[in-house]
Amino acid sequence: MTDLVLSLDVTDRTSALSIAAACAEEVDAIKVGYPLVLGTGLGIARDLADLGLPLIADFKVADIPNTNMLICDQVFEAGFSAVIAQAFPGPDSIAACVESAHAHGGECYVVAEMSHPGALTFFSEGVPEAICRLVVENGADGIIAPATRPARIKVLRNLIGEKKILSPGVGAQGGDPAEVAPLVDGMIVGRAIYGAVDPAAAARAYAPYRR
Ligand code: O7E
Repeated sequence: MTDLVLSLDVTDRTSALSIAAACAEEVDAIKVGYPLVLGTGLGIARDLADLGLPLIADFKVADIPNTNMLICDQVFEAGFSAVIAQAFPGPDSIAACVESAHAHGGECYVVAEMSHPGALTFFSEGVPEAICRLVVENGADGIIAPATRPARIKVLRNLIGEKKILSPGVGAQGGDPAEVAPLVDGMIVGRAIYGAVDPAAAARAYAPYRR
C-alpha cells in the first residue's frame, strides 16, 4: 500500500552500513539526517547509495534562497535523490530547493506538519494548509505529514492531490501502520527498525503494508 522509508538515525558508520545492508530488501528508501551525517561525514551518502535505494536527505533546509540552493546542490552532488525543506522561510526559499532538486533529477519534499506533540504550537490554524497550497504552486514533489495524526493527513491529502506524502511517526511515536499506510506514499520508520535487535526482521514486519 505504501513505501517503507528507513530513517537511519544512528551516528556511526559501521552500524549505519550494517543496518542498511541488512534491511535493503525490506525497505524502499533510506532517509539520512543530521545524526548520521554529523557522526560520519557526508561521504556516507555515497556508501549508502551503493545499495541502489533512493536516498532522502533530511536536512529540513530553511534559509534564504541562495543558501538553500547552495545546500541542495551539495546534497545532490553527494549522491542523494531527494531533499526535505522547511516551508516557513517562504515561497522563494522553497523554490530554490525545488529548482536545485529538479536540476539534478531529484525530488523536494516540504514539511507541512510535524508529528511530535509540540508541533501543534506553530503548525496550527491553517498553517499546514497554507504550506500545501505553496507546495502545489511551486512544484515541489510532496509533503511531510504526521503519522501520529491520520485525520490531518486526510485533510492535507485533499489539498495536494497527486503529490506525494511521506509520513514519519509510525512505531516509536505511536503511529499505527495499518491506519497510515493507505493514506500515504511512504511511511518513515526509524527507531522501531534500527533500534531492534534484528532490524531486518523488524523492517519485514511492515511488509503487509508495503505496495
Ligand atoms: O520516531 P522514529 O525513530 O521512527 O523516527 C522518525 C524520523 O522522522 C526521525 O528522523 C525524525 O527526525 C523524523 N521526523 C519526525 O519524526 N517527525 C516529523 O514531523 C518530521 C520528521 C522528518 O523526518 O521530517 C522530514 C521527513
